[in-house]
Amino acid sequence: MALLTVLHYPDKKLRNIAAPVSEFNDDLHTIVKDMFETMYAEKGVGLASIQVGIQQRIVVIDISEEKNAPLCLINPEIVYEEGFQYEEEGCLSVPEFWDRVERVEKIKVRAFDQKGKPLELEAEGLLSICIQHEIDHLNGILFVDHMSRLKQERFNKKILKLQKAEVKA
Ligand code: GNR
Ligand code: NI
Repeated sequence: MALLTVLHYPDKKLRNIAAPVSEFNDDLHTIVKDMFETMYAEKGVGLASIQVGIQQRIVVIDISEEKNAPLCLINPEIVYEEGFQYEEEGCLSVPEFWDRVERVEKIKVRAFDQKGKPLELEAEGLLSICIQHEIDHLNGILFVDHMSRLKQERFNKKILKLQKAEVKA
């Protein structure tokens, strides 16, 4: 059991693209366990491997109130999309910043569980948003990349200010 360090923007490793998992072995099970532990400790509803410096396509999610509905998606792929939604998002790698992002409303996802068994699921609402947000991470994309140019400029100014304050402190 181990807590992993979550990388923060603008860490360049967040821009890496994760490679597909090819072996469903004990090493993978350890990573998945540690990722769940880290996600729960950080009070996130999802976590992608890229956020903890692992370049493999691994996602863990739990959007339940009681934190008793763990979902692990290995090599996830969206195979169907319908509609649009526009909701507030946050990210453990972009602390203290929230903004609305346009996403697909309903999706169908194909993936493998941690034992290598294929699974297919349909999602809408927060689960759908979360899966799209995590697959973005596997491709080196952050939710702030989806904002308008103007909002990105405001975001960058805010980050610069925060970093300057940190240097002074
Ligand atoms: O904890 C998280 N909350 C959240 C809220 C709205 C939309 C997406 C998310 S995912 C985020 C955890 C995270 O950064 N996962 O990559
Ligand atoms: Ni995130």
